[in-house]
Amino acid sequence: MTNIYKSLLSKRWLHTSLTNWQRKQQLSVNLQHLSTKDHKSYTLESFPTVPTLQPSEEKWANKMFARPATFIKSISQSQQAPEINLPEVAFVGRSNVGKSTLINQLTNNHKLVKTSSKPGHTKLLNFFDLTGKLTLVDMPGYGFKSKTEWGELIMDYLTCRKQLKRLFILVDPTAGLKETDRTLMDMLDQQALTYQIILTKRDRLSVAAYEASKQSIETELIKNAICCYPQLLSTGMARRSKKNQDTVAHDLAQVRWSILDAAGIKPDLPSTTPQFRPSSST
Ligand SMILES: Nc1nc2c(ncn2[C@@H]2O[C@H](COP(=O)(O)OP(=O)(O)OP(=O)(O)O)[C@@H](O)[C@H]2O)c(=O)[nH]1
Ligand SMILES: [Mg+2]
Repeated sequence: MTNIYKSLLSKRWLHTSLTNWQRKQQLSVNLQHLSTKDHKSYTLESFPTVPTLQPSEEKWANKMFARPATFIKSISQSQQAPEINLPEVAFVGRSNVGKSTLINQLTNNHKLVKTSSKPGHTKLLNFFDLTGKLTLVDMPGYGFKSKTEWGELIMDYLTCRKQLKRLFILVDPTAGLKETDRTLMDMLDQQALTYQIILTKRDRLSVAAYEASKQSIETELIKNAICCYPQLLSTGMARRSKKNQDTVAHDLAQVRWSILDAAGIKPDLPSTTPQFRPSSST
């Protein structure tokens, strides 16, 4: 897969010849104006803490996804992509990581996308409309049981689709980041395409194991990933326990919020921060 992606990219001449290291050097230079201890580099130690969503924000995000989502079409070649002028987000990741399941969870429709316990189930790019506001795209997986032509289709789509606002890369925290994930992120970095990581199957790990995996993935992203949106999202399957169900619900609301944010869709909620009001002149 790696070679296929690389040859595709070099054919298109869309990538810059910069390596991650060279880009980092440039970043260091460009950020010199930010005060740092040695005035030579600006180092990100951790992702910034993202404030927890307010209940009204969660409610809004959930409501936006409560209206029925509909299937638009499946394509096997990027030229067949629907000509819709709406913001789009896509879900990619290794085979069996939970891409199709997540779209069903987000849209509260467990029949919208076919899922399977066997890797390599999704073979086409599938487009779904969310109430005429945005488009969700499910993709075939890469890695185990994947096919070369799927890699070509994914890369063609990623490099040509103007509507794409953010790519969500799903990673199984049990396995952590794999070479295939790193290759993809490297190419996205070279083309300045924004992506955000979602850790799936959180319910399969203990809290401690999940946090350890999250921390190690975050550390690697901070060191190497350039166009990665600095917030790790999570999803999981609801179990019987109330605690797990609450976690799954909060996680899903946060993913919905992030998708809407990527699409530029904002809530019209009363602000919780004090508003500036000019004092009346005397
Ligand atoms: N426990 C658990 N299982 C999950 C979760 N998400 C998905 N699964 C299971 O993982 C398997 C694969 O899910 P899919 O959604 O089909 O995965 P995919 O990434 O679309 O797979 P491909 O289309 O084959 O690339 C299915 O058996 C799902 O039920 C999760 O959050 N928790
Ligand atoms: Mg699938």
